[in-house]
Amino acid sequence: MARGSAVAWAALGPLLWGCALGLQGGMLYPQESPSRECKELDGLWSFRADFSDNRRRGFEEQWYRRPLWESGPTVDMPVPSSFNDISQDWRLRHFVGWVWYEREVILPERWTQDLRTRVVLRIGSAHSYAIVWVNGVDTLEHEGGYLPFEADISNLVQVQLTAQTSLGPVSDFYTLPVGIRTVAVTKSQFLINGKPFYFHGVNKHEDADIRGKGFDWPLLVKDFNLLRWLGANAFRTSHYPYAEEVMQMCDRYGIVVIDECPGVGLALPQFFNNVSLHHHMQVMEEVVRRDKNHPAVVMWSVANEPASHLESAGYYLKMVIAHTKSLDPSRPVTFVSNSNYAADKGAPYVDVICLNSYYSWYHDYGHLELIQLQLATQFENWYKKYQKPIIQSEYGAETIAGFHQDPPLMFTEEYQKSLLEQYHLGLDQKRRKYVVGELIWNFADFMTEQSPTRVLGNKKGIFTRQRQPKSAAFLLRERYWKIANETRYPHSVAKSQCLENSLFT
Ligand code: GCB
Repeated sequence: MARGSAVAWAALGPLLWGCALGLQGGMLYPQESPSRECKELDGLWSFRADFSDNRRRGFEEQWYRRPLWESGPTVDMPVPSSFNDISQDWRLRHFVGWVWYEREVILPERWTQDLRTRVVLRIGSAHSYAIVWVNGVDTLEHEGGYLPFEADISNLVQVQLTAQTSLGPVSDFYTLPVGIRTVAVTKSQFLINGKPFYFHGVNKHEDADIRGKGFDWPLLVKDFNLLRWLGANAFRTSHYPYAEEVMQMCDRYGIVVIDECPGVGLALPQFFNNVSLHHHMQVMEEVVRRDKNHPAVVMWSVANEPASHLESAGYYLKMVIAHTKSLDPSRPVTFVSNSNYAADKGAPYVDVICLNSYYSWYHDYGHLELIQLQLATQFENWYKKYQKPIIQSEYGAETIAGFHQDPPLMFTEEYQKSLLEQYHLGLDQKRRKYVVGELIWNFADFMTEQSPTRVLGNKKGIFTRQRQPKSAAFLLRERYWKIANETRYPHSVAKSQCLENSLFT
């Protein structure tokens, strides 16, 4: 294992490669070949900006000698990226000075034991002056950004690793981070580790300009910084399981997840047949198998807005839910409903009732004054019938950033804010009784098929697709932090590195 520290203004595209002794690397991009293997070091690095007055504390205290977290707090920083654009910390936005990046690297055994292998560390670019330490040894310096630089580090990693592996041959293994917690549901509460938990969070999508659904570390870290800024403690993976890296981040940051399978659009009677049922069960097996080890996942959702008023849907949902419970008896199971309480045939089988409603949006347009009454009626009807905790799993309004109108009209920032305010008043009436959560639709604007209800995609985000806040984001932020503090999950509670911003311990 090698530990590398680097100070730079921005690090881009680091790479390790190993090749037979005879080959010279040069500065060409080291492509893989039969004689040459590469190991990308892109991903999350530990990071700290040196905010000290002279910007040189890191050198004075020799931060490179020990793991970075030992000399002070660190944050996750994606590489490659520009650190100024990732964080919500305004100091970092404008920071000029030394910043420290660090990560541990596990090298293939052959690279460290076969002394004929040459191991080279290559930095694709780091702006503007970079110093690189490997296992505490000053290995590389480079001035000027944009261009690659590299060093042969064979001696550094081979000597050390030979000593470390003298313990004997090791079989194939890997480690997983572990988190232990309990989840339980009573007739009016959702309990994590025996304490009532209130979901104050968002629905997301994996979506961004150009990237679409493509995975992107800088985007992911930006989103988690925004979740923290917002004071959110949860999200639903609407409407499909998200990348595994997302789930790992949730574990690390203490974001609670309702993990949903791609059971979306089950809107017609013909969908509820044995072939779909069989496939749906198989998909749940795959979701549970993949995500069961994530402590962040506290509930499975088997579908979004199925036509659950149909008899055939009742049987279908009963079977999928029972199957999911047999796969994982430790977690509650739900589906997300937009049916009427009196007609829904799936609700008898869920542990928590999840409800989507768009009062003053898809009907009663503009009648914000009706929301509180409509919401109270919704909650009371469902609770009276089922005596189960309820989550408001979607609510929201299309909002085009920069559109303003007072008194509020639909599609303006003022309308989104007012609609949210009315929902919040309604939620507050029930939230200490049996309503156990609220998830805004949606975290950010996202692209959709064109239709008369979509203005270049779905604009119900509280952030734009470029992750800039609309007015409603500030409203929600104030509310979520207030709830977080009330429910005694303030972010100052947790002490460990990873959980320092966690809203639950
Ligand atoms: C919903 C759906 C979601 C839509 C949203 C909307 O009920 O679950 O997929 O994007 O409404 O904005 O219409």
